Amino acid sequence: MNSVTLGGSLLLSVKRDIETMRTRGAAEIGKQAALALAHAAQAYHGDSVVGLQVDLIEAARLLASARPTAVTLRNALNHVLSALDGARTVSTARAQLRRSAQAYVRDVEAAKGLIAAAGAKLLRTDRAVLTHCHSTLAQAVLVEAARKNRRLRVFSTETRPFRQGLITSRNLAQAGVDVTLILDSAATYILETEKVSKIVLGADTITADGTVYNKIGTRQLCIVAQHLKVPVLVCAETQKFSPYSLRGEPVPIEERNAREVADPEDVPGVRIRNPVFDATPPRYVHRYVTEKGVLESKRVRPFAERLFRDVTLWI
Ligand code: RI2
Repeated sequence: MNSVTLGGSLLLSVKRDIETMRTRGAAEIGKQAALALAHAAQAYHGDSVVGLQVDLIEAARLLASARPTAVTLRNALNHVLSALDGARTVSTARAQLRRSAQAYVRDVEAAKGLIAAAGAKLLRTDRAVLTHCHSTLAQAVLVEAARKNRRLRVFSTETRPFRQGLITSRNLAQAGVDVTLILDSAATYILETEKVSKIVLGADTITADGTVYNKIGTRQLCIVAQHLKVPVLVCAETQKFSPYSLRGEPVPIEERNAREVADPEDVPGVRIRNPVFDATPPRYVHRYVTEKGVLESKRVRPFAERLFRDVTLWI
């Protein structure tokens, strides 16, 4: 049996949804992958826990290949695979996998509330902040901050080409936040003219040195922010930190279909590129807001070392 049959169509449809970004956002893809992997174990027909483990590792690799940049995907899958430890029978293993995936989802959800509270404390007196793309963590911080600080206005970049900024703007408006949608290219103008005092971002991956991999455009925004002395807050649960970076592995930058940028027929003879993430070095980040505390960049490496000390990397 292989991973394509293990878990059957659900595994493949979860993978497809992640690839096509029907399911998107670093936290969400991790949660859906965790649940899908636990579900895949139901389709195993053998009676050997080792056989189940081999098939699940293959299934996990398949899921992880859906989007390469966000480490949440692999962290979630490693978390679920670790539930096989100590299982003597396939039925015990299945129950442990299910509980582990559910616990993973619960922990990520709980982290959001803690991060919202911690982030909002840092925005008590701000009048205008700017966010980029759609991060559920940054959004939770902004909603909580606006609840406590009624004068807060949020500027949300459109985020070409996938336009996740529209999701952020809609969600913030629905939550009663004063939100303004702007073009990505209007960010510098808005930072200056609206006296924006903080930038609030999510992350897809944070490496041991504090480099933040986030939606394309994040780096240029942070460079401008530093030039204008606007502090950058990165809101990320601990599953965004990369255990792979502790052993020196580079973070792959996903490059998506050029058609998301433009129809090649509209620009004959033109090469189109669509890298969707970039890397922002730690010197541009003022604070990392996590569910286990607010960090400065110099504390990221020991923090990540502690987090992943006992974690097995199965994939
Ligand atoms: P949360 C998104 O990636 C954005 O880059 C966002 O900042 C990040 O995931 C984190 O999102 P994409 O899936 O986990 O839109 O905070 O490419 O929701």
